[in-house]
Parts: sequence; C-alpha cells; structure tokens
Amino acid sequence: MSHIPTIRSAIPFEGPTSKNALAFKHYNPDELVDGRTMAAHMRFSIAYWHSFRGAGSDPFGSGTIQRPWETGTDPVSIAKKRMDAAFEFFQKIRAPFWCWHDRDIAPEGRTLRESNKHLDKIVAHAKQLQKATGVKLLWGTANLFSNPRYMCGASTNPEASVFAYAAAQVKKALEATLELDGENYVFWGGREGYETLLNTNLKREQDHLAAFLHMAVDYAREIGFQGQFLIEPKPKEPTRHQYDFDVATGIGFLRTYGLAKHFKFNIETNHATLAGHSFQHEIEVAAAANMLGSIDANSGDPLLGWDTDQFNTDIRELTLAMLSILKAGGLGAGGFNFDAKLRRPSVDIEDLFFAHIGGMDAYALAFKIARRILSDGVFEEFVSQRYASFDMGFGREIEKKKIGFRELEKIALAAKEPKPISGRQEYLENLLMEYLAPGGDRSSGRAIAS
Ligand code: XLS
Ligand code: NI
Ligand code: NI
Repeated sequence: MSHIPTIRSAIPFEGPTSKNALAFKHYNPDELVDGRTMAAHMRFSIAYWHSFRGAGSDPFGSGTIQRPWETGTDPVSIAKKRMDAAFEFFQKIRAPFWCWHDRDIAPEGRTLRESNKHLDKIVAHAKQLQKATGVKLLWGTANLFSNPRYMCGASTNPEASVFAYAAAQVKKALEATLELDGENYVFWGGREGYETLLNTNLKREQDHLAAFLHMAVDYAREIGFQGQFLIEPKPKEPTRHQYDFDVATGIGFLRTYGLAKHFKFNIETNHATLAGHSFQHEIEVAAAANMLGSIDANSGDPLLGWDTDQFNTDIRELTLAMLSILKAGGLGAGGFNFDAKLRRPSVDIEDLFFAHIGGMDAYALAFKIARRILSDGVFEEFVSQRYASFDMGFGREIEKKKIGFRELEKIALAAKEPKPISGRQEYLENLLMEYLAPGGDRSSGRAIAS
C-alpha cells in the first residue's frame, strides 16, 4: 500500500533544461563519474527527525504539517507505519541512506526497559525495510536532550544517575546502529554545555564528557561495531555555551583526552555559521587534521541567530565547500545528510520532495563545478605559487626546522625590505564567478594574472 500516492514513482533525472519541478536537473544517481555512480559519490541521506518527526512547530505555535499515516492509538504501530512511509519516500527521492535518533524511530516508554523494548521492535522492522529497499544506515545517534531528565545535560549532568541513564541509552543506540549496519555513529552535544558558570564546574563536566566518550568507544569495539565515530560541533543552542563549540575546539578536546584517533567530525553548515565561521572553514580545519568525516547538509539564515536548518541551494557556498571536500579526498564512509526541515507553511508532501530535490541538485551541481575547477587547477596553481619561496633556500629550511632566529636575523639584515606581493583576491573571485555562471565552462590553460 502506498502512503504517498500523489508521487507515483521515483523522481526522474531530466537534465538542466527540464521545467518539471518534480525532476532532478543536476543529480543523476546513475551517471558515472570516474567509474562510480553519482549516487555513490554523493551518498545522500535523509534525516528521520526532521522529515518524519518534525511537524512544523515553533516556540509560538504547534505543528502545521499533518501526514496521513500518523493515525492510530498504539505508538509502536504508528511508528512502524510511519517508517513504511519513510522508506517509500527514501526510494522515491532516490536517497541511498538515512539517519536517526533512537527516540525518533521508536516511542519512549514509561521506563528505560520499555523504551528498549520499543526500540527492539522498531529496529527489527527497520532491518526488514532496509533489506527490502537497499536503503542503508549512514549513522545512528541517541537523543540525550529532549526528555526533561536531560535538562542539565547528559554526560555533563551534575547528577551521576543521569550520566548512568545516558550511558545506558547510548549503549542501546550503539547496539541498534550495529544491528542496522550503520556506517557511523554520531555524538552531537545536545545539552552538553552550560547556562551559567555560577552553578557549573566546567573542568569536571569536560572530564565527564571525555569519560563518557571513552566508554562508548570501548563498548562499541567490544560488541564489534567497526563504524566511524563522529563529533558534530555546535557553538550554542540549546545551551548558551556548548562544549563542542566548533571543529578546532573539538580537535583540542579530543587530543587532550586521548580520543583523537577514534573520532572524525560531522560538520553541519548551520552550526559552522553559528560559530562565526564559514562552512568551508570548518571543512578545511577538519581536513587539515585528517578528521573530515561527514556533512549535515543544511543552511542557516544570515538574518537569524539560531539553527534554522533550511535546505541549501547556495551554489557558491556549496562549490567552495565541495572544493575543500574533494581536495581532502572526499568523505569516505560519511555522506551528505539533509539535516534540514521544511518551513512551517510548507505543509504538503510535495514540499518534502521539492526541498530534497533542490538540496540534492544543488550539491550535485556544486560537485560538478568543483571537479571542473580542480581539473583546470588554476586556483591550486595560484596558491602553490604563492608559497613558492618556502620550496627553496632558507624557506625550505624553515619548513624542515633546520634554521633558527640567529640565521634568519642575518638574512633579514642583509636583504632589502620585502616587496609587497598582491593576494589577487578580487581577480580570483571573478575567476570563481566564471565557473559559477550558467554554462561556465572555462577554457582550461588560460594563464593566470600574476
Ligand atoms: C542539532 C543537530 C542534531 C544532530 C543529531 O542541532 O544538528 O540534529 O545532527 O543529533
Ligand atoms: Ni545536525
Ligand atoms: Ni543542527
């Protein structure tokens, strides 16, 4: 039985000239690029919480979105029906992956034992659906922030019994992720942060967070989970200060506590901008540490200071991000997970399709533009020229740590004042515009202005 009868079949690829709003213009899952399909390159994933649990509520009003499958009285049966609808959507939108929080997919019971039973039933159902459809689990995670027990954090809660509850919940979520062959497991900080230092021991809370992560890694290895662990940084919201502020903070934290070898980063566009960074910056910082893991694909609103989780169709921003991702060698076991939600008045099921079609098309287009830029190599050539003085002479000795202040002083005293060399920013931005323009196929080999 179809839950989405108005969209009869899978979204077709019709190419850039198509006027069909329910067709892909740039994302052709079957297209081969370097011997791999676009589906395999992009590894798109649907976020269960937004697309199947979000109903459009905001602090000023309740939900606006009503789905026909949300009927019945038994929460576990409703959860199964909802999941059937979700897998129908995954197939029709042609997404090879999905992601969940434990409490999105299965209803929380009156006790932890009952919650675990619900989760077992739903995971069994999900396993069948994955098998029947071929849709795979990109990552699982535990919701350690919605229930009031977590109001002061989970592993950073001042109360040890809450730490224990959270540990039990993550233990179960890891087992569920393993059962569904999840390729990654994510820790987003939830309420791991603080509101005021008047009631908070920051050092102790960070120690507890690290202890928790160590326990998670140990248990996962014990049960045979081979997937990648990911930290998803966010600077604020819900707490005023989140401990996993941004990628750089996360790297420092993981290295301090001996966790760096177990983790990479899941970078969310809107979290990057909330931290005062560009999306590309966060990707570069993670890549520089060899810790780029996965992407939560969305966008914020430059006029708003919170996590609006919108679908991203900003080709310039995505092309820059793609450049950094491709230069880093791609996402490996990660993917592009649409951690994005419909605006409150976008109440139709068609809106869910339009949103994802736009998101997938935008990323596929950015991927293609970025590949063209990299194969022409003009920006890379410019950048390597810019550092050429470190490829020879005393520059090289600086990089090899073979020279010190005394020798460098001698060199500086003997030389003339260094000559200013233009950074050519405006020129390079114009060049980028040529690639972004429709039909923006630059003829390669053009000499770069020096
Ligand atoms: C919230 C986060 C969350 C994580 C998963 O801001 O983006 O949705 O991705 O817990
Ligand atoms: Ni996210
Ligand atoms: Ni977010």
